[in-house]
Amino acid sequence: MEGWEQAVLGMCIGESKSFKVPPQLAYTDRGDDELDIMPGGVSLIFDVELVAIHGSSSIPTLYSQIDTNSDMFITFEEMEAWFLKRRPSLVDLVRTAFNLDDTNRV
Ligand SMILES: [Ca+2]
Repeated sequence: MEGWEQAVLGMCIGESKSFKVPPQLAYTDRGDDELDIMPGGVSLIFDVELVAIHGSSSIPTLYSQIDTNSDMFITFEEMEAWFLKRRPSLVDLVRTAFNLDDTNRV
């Protein structure tokens, strides 16, 4: 479900979040075709706590794509390399953001 994927993307282990998924990002106006348990046109409300992440997916997450050495930290160099490859027009924005982060750090 697109709305679920958008909402949980970027959550950290231990984080709790409540969100509402509108019909257009859930089961649209058709409802759930496979199980026929969800009517169409409904918004779904979730209260989610991410307690763990298990296994690995054959579909790489955005985080794992950027964290090329898999140490669970994204460095400026990893972020810059990802943007150079995927979104070169935004590299200067990334550089500026990282520089501002360093100057604002206490
Ligand atoms: Ca890394």
